[in-house]
Formats: sequence, structure tokens, C-alpha cells
Amino acid sequence: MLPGFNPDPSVCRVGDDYYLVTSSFVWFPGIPVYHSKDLVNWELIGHGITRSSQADFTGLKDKDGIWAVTIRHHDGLFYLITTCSGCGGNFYITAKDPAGPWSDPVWLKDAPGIDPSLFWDTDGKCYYTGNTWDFKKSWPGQCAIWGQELDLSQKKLVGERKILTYGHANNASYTESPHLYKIKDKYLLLTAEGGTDTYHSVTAHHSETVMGTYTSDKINPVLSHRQLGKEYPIQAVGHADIVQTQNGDWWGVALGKRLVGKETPLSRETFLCKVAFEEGTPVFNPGYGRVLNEQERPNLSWTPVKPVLGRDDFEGKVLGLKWYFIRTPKENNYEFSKGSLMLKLKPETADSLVSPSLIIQKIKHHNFSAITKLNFSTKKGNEQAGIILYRNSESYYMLLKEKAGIVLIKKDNGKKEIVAKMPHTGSDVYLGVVADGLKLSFSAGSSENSMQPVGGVQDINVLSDSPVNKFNGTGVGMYATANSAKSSNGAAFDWFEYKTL
Ligand code: 6LW
Repeated sequence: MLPGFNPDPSVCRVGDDYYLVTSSFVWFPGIPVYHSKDLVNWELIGHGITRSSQADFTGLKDKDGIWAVTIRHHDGLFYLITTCSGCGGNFYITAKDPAGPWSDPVWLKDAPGIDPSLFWDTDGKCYYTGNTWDFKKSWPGQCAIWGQELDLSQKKLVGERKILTYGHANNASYTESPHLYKIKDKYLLLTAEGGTDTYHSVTAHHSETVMGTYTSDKINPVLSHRQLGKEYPIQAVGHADIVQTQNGDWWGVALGKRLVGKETPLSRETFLCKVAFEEGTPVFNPGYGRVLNEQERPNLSWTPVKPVLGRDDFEGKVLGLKWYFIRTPKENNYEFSKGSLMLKLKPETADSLVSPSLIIQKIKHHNFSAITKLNFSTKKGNEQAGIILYRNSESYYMLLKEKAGIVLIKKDNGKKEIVAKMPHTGSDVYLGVVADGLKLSFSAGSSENSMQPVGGVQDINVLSDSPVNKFNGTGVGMYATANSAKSSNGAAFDWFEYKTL
């Protein structure tokens, strides 16, 4: 439904409009906010974190930054509540318009753990739920879901803190991602269990009163693919949120990973499932009990969104919403100049934990091409600019123009190497990459029709999930660096085109 880097989805409805958010880690701006009328066609309308004064991702590890977010709407105000891992813990921000601007954070310093969520009871009280592992464990991986009233006028947690569940079984691990709902006067608590990989799942818990006692649903886990084996084409399904349509139907969103061979190159993506309630039990995709590759549509009027253009010609003065920096840029690292996007060469590199001159968009397809026309010349051996496929500071490919020609560089699980070089003269160059499932081919040339392969076929597993490639996803875009030196040089990208093949 939302392909590419879109983990930990949360959804809410306001009238006939649906809003969805996903995790963003150290990508900036943080917290993408999507809008839809039909739960199928989603448009990126803004971001929750757009200012360094809200949260600063400088120096953070790749897997830190913005973790799972919950979106809710109450009394005319939208709320995003999340964890800034390594950068301050749990906080919420608010906005009248979900496209932004969003407020400065309200930090909840005494809220331990991750995955905060908000729930308003019918008496108007607001409750925080979250996870914690900060207690003496009775089994490995044991986590707790806790709840407490949140006083929004005092902007702090008040009253007694209660443990709501440790999960549905006496060996439940990584119980997290709680969301509370009141349905027909009963409280439903959905959580994730098993960790965000093979054993991921969604479990349901029921109570007569908001702070418990919660009892495990009879069919738990209500959604998982762990029983389908490690070769099932959609893996790691879990971390769900549900929403009731204006027609009374229920739908759920959850994360999952699509396999290509044994790899999951697009990492965690968002999937949609039908939900039916049977005596209070949420049944995900009745008759299937799993996330499907093709899904019946919600009974909502089909509302396609404006297609996001494949080619950016950079004739305007504003970067489209789809473009991201890695970590919070400290200064403007680009400008629009004569119909090009000019990236300034900075000392920071793609290996840095400080924002480099790197602008990427999410890869959304298993088969795609990306190509750019670059004007760049240098007399210095340290200066480079070109195209990058970036998973994180430990894993990427880049095809760069440098003083003596073109170079293809790979960083695989922290090991950086030059894969191939190709001579090139002239300051204009076309640089491209084609992905065909697990295979990547890079090429370069003086015109679009004369591009020659650079290096042999490369393996996309460099960018796929692995012990160092966790949580976030992969992007493709433009990059320029002076490799630790200062520079006044710039790299002019005339256009950049991403398309599915
Ligand atoms: C997130 C947790 C999880 O906070 O992974 O899928 C963590 N589940 O709920 C990071 O995305």
C-alpha cells in the first residue's frame, strides 16, 4: 500500500479523510504525514519534524532518531506522539493542519521505553500507552505495556502508572507498539510481539476498564506471518493500527517486508488489511488471516492522488516533499541555480554522522531506474559528486564523477571499496543505475544514449536488511563531497529521474 521505507504505520480518520504516519529515524524532515480518501491512494502532505529546534539528528547512529509514531486527532487538533531514540526520548507535537507546521515537542521525560500512543476515553481523559523493558525480567525479551493518564493542560503524566500486559503468552518477547481503542464500551489493546523481524505479530487484549485488567484474546496472535515460514513472500508482519471508516467498516495497517529471493531490499513497508470484529475479536482479513499481495478495496470512493513526477527538472525554487536529507542539515547545502540543483561540496561524507550534502528519495520498487545529468568539474583529487544508493552510513553504492573520471564505490556492512573506474572527460556526465530484482547495474556517459556500464552487475543485498541495515530503508539521489576538506565548489544536477521498470 505504501511501498518502500514506511515502517510502523499509524492511521486515523477525521470525517472522510485518513491520515497515516510512519517512522523516519535519521532522515530529515522527519515523520512523513500521508493523506488519503480511500485508504489505498496516499499522498505525502508534510512532515512532523521540519526544524532542528524540534529534534536534532546530528551525530545519531543510523538506527536512532524517530521511531514508531502514533497519529491521533482530538478536539480539532492532530497529535503525533513518538520516541526520539538517542535524542530525548518520548514526546508529542500538535498541529491544526496535518500538513504542518507542527508545534515544538512536549517532552515526557518520565515516560520510559518506546512506541508511545494516545487514547481519549469517552469521559474526555487522555491516556498514554507505551512499552518498557526497565524491570526485572522473568523471561528473555520480556517487555511490558504500561498506561497512565496524560494531562494535556499540564502537559504531563498524572495518576497511577499501570502495567497493562506483558504480551499474550508467558514467553512473549518485545511486546511493544500498543494502541488502545474503545469499541462497544469495551477496551481493546493491540500490541506487537516477537520483535520487528521473522517472529513479528499483532496481539489483542481486552478489558472492561481502561487501565485493565487486560485478558489475552482467544485467537492470539490476531495477525502474523511467522507461522508461514521464512520463505513466505511477505515477512515480519506486525505493528498494526486500526481505523473505522465513515461507513462503519474497520481496516488495519501493519508493517511487512517483501522478499526478493532471500533478501528484503525495500525493508519495512506498510500494508492494508480488512478487519472484521467477531464477538470483540479483531479478525484480520477474514478467510485468510494474513496480509495479502492483492487486497479487496475499502468501500470508499476511489480517489487517486496527483502522481509524483518521475523527473525533477529543478526549474523551480522549492525541493519536492519526496526529497530527504540524512540527519539534520546544519546549513543550507543546496541552491537552485540556472535550472539546476547545485549541491555544495562539504567536508562531510556519506560515512559521517553529521549531515552530508546528500539528497535522496525513497526507493519504492524492486525494478527501477534512476538517472541524472550532472555538471561538475574539479582539479582536486578529494572532490566528488554523483548518484548514491544509500541505506545508511555503513551500506551504500555511489557512482561519482571525480577529477580523473568516474568511480563506482561500494560500502558493504562497513567495508568500503572501489569497485570500478572509468575515464571521462568534460564536465557534463549522465550517471545511472538500474535495479532488476537483486541485480544492480551502473552506467555513465557523455549523453543518455552513449552510457557505458561501470563495473559488473552488483548485488542489492548490500542495501538489503542485515544486522547493520535495520529499521530504516533505502533511498536514491544526489551526493557531493570534498572528503573531509573545505571547498567552494558545487555540483550542478540538471535533472534527476526515478522510475519503475
Ligand atoms: C519500533 C518498534 C518496532 O519502535 O521497531 O516494528 C521499532 N517495531 O515498534 C523501530 O521501528
